[in-house]
Amino acid sequence: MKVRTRSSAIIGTLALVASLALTTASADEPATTQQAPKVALTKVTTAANPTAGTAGPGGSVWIAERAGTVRVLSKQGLGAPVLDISKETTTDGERGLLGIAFDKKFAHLYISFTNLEGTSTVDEFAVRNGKIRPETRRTVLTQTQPYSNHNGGDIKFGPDGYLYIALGDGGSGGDPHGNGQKLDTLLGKLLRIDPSGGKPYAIPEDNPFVDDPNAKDEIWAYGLRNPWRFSFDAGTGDLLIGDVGQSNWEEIDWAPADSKGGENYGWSQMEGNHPFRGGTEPANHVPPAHEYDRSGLGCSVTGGYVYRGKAIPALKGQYVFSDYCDGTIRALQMKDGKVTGASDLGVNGGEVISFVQGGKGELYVLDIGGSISRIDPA
Ligand SMILES: [Ca+2]
Repeated sequence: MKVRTRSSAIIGTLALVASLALTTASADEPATTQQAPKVALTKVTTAANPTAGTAGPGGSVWIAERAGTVRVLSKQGLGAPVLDISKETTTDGERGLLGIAFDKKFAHLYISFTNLEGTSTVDEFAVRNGKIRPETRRTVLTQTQPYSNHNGGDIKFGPDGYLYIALGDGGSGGDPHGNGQKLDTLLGKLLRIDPSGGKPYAIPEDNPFVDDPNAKDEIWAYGLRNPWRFSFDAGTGDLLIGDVGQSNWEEIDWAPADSKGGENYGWSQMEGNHPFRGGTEPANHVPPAHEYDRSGLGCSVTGGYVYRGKAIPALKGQYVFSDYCDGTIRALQMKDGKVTGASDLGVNGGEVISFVQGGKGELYVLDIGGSISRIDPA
């Protein structure tokens, strides 16, 4: 067995793969790669270990820094911290401030972080006139973590107005507690809650497991290992999840906008399209839309966004993503969840930890080393 502590999506101990792969290799992918849209990476600013970001009010982009600060990127540049929870989180393992999201009206900001005990925590702040109101802070959801890795941590509002929360399988390696397939734990899941419908939150009545007494009502989808970054296509509402693999296969999972939830993405019976350690493929397994192995293409997928900006027409509708370990920015052409073409966009974002979609659909690339770049036409 290949032993690699490669699950560290954040820890900067992994050697970068310097060689750019010319084609993406996957068992079920078209043999030919598409003509790559011509893009350039424009460095916009530098932050301290940026981990996540979100479009904010007035065309701004809000950036989360791993140690616990939030800063606003505007035409004036990156401002001083507007929030600082650095005394409440640590950056050991894969911990820290891991996600931020606004609701649709920019009335509330949500932050996702691990607290000093390592517990995954989602807190809410009211926002008025673009300013955080610290006195309104409340905790929405917590989940204890048995290990310091695979915390997930991404949070996004869906087109349905509900808050989706990604949680990893609890960590260690190989899913020792079998959390991916268990429906009585929030670990290894994508959750869907209504944070404004109750205290601390309400369960949407059409969540897939609300009538199952043996399953957690918050669960939207399961069988995930470390869904580090996910997004909704701003054009179609489809869901795309970058699920970090164990040793061999990195994958992108997909669900249509009209999904009723309940998808089983297979972990830890499956890693990508392949049985994991003698696992049996679940009957309801939803295989990845895309997978790639570790032969020079990286070791930790960083999910991105379907491009819906105006600046690069040739990229419109393509799913842009990367890998923490090799940094190549890649794009998939997809139709109804099937990959119809793949390309390497010919630019490298460094240790790509996250993408951010700005208010006009423009995409930013976050390098954990500090650089924030925008994907522009070449
Ligand atoms: Ca899977």
